[in-house]
Amino acid sequence: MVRFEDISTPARLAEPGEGIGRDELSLATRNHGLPLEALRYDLTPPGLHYVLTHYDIPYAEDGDWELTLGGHVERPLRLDMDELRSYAAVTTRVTMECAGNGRALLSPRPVSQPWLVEAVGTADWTGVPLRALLAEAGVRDGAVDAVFTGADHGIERGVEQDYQRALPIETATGDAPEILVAYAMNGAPLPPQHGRPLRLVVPGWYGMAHVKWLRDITVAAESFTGFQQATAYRLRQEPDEPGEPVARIAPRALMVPPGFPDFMSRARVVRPGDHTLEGRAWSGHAPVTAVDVSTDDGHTWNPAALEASDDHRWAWRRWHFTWTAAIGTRVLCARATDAEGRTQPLEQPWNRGGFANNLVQRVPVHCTGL
Ligand SMILES: Nc1nc2c(c(=O)[nH]1)N[C@H]1C(S)=C(S)[C@@H](COP(=O)(O)O)O[C@H]1N2
Ligand SMILES: [Mo]
Repeated sequence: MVRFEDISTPARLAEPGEGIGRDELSLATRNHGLPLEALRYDLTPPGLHYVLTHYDIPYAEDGDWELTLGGHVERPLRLDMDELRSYAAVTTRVTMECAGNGRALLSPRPVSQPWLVEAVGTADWTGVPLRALLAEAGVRDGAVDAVFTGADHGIERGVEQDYQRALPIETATGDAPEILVAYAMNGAPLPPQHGRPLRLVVPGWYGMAHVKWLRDITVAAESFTGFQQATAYRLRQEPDEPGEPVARIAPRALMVPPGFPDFMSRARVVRPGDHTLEGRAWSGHAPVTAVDVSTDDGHTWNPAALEASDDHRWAWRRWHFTWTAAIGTRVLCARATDAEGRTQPLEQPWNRGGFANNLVQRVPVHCTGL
């Protein structure tokens, strides 16, 4: 007898000193991050945007794709791709980040996709506002959640499932943020790994909400208790507590690694003299209003210059700072603060799932003579 329990084990924490396992490695080779030098681009170049897929990438061409919208509505809809493209389109620049970003830096380490800090990217997404489709279908009184189902299927922690996530109906029908049912990324049809032919884009929310390969929207009169909603993506200290749901992106600043790297250790080397440190900062709660830089491992901080956001409310902002390097090793840090006063912690914000770890990034840099 083959049992799911034998091939799909419960969530666990790594033992003290336990290295990255074969299971984590096989996830890491499928789900790549943004090479941090690509933080130089406003818009992440094709192929450099991070990718996270729980199961397999479904094989899907847009010719026979249909989106169904039903449940607690007056007029269920069935729309093919041409019909979706006939609605007034909206394009929004969105910085998307995986909720598990920073997980592998936690101690103890939750065993899962072992991101360091690179699970982020920025794209221009084009599609139909979700609220337009919901208005056309006519949401009935008493609706609580809108449930989004992807075409991908798998087993997770012993539970067989389609990838599904829900949004509260007020969020789904609202315009803050304007949620998109998107069919284009950077002006081209979605690539397979980013949801071809259709995905949800929920600006300001962590990645898990942006359901890829979207095939169905069901309006529900009860709150959705599917695995990715009620079991996964909860902030818990203990395994049996219900936990708070993971939703909006916590503020974070990242730095383009200065100088040049060692191949194996990835240690950074710079020459003495002036260096422009630069990077990007974002928050899904409120616009980033300040970035501070430390060149002494967080003991002292100085404000970085923050560039205008060109009205891209949901996209990261560029920052830069001039650093005069002298021979020796320094730890560089950057810290973002948003308009609601949220900032990044200096102690790890630990939880069992390893979500929303926006601990300040530490970048050791070795300054050598010529
Ligand atoms: N259908 C489906 N949608 C999904 C996922 C998935 O596995 N299946 N992964 C989610 C997670 S956890 C993240 S972080 C984002 C990643 O989007 P990207 O691969 O386009 O960067 O997609 C989300 N949408
Ligand atoms: Mo994610």
